Amino acid sequence: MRLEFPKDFLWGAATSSHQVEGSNHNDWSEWEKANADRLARESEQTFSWNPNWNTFRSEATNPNTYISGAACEHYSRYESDFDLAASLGHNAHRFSIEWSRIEPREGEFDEAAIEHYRQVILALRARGMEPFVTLWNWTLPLWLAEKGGVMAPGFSEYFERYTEIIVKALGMDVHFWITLNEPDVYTAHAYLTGAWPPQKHGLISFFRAQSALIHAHRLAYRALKNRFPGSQIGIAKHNIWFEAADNTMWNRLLKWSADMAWNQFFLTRIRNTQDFIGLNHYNHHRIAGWFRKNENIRQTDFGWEYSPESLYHAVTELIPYQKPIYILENGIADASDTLRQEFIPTALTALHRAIAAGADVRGYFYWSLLDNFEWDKGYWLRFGLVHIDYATQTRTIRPSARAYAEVCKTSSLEIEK
Ligand code: IFM
Repeated sequence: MRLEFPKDFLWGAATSSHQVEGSNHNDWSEWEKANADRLARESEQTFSWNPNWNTFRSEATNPNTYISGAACEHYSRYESDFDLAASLGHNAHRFSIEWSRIEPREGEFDEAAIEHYRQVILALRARGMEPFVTLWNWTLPLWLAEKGGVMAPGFSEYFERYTEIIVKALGMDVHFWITLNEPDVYTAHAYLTGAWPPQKHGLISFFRAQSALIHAHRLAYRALKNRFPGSQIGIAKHNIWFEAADNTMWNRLLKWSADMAWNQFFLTRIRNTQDFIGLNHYNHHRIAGWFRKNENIRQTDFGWEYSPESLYHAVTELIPYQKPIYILENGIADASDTLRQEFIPTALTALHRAIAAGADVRGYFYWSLLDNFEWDKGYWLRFGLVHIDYATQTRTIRPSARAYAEVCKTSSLEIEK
């Protein structure tokens, strides 16, 4: 049986600047240097449950794994990487602009860096791929991090000014903008648990950081719309499918609270300043008496439950917003590529079901086009459709990518009935 996707559906994959470009100089690159030894040591405690730990161990316990360094050298190899994506039938691509390259010093904007991203966009268009441009995927110029980053007085206005520079230079060639990537994940790790730079702990700092980002989004939305009223703007929102394990009042109440706090809060606050809902989806949390009682019958290399069908629930829960939906990220860390080969068709079948249930989904971006730098987990987790040999920068297309290419090329998926 063949599942057909809606007309003009966009198919592609996503990346982000710091994770693939290489040679970035920002708050993360500094933090990596100071924390690589610790992260390498801690990996043993965090990941030794993994049945494949012995395969990863030498890489994961090596401090160099936690230094982004040359990454995928995508900054110079973007054209050949886009050739690969085009050969895989992608007709859209999501990437992010690196603020620290555009404004390396306060108020000084680097024309060569702006020109670079213009060429990136033109390279996508030349290959028939619609660019989805993210303005901020967590990294900050050093001068701004030194002022306090997201909590710096005037952060939102700095972001607005950066947005204005970008939209003035690139707006002619871009229709889809994502102002912020996963602001909730960022603020939770950077301001609540303290796992990421600037390693703050506390509910107050978490909420203050969220407020700053909400304000920044609204200003950026206005800046983009002022110049290009027809442009389509959203954020990439990390939503979890919270499932009440049964119908008891307590579990349903917990599910409702989790939905409100994690899934709905940010989206509701920016309700009038988004043209589409951008969904990043990775996780299912089953609630049975308390949060996260997952069965974990299968797990990805990250330790996340293997749960491709949860995309159906994450998407249908967005129907009440009555906006077009783009899946801006969905994927798994699977170095062996065996789970991924099953994951993509199963997730897409779930997505098709969500569309049939009334969700206005218009595009799907697998995370990620390339293996890349997974933040404080370094390089050993592999999310890519394309395998990267970091020593030689050789790209190898994985079997899952070839199967996904058939879907992209036909905008349909053959499933067993
Ligand atoms: O790699 C990240 C990305 O930067 C944001 N979304 C989740 C991905 C996988 O953890």
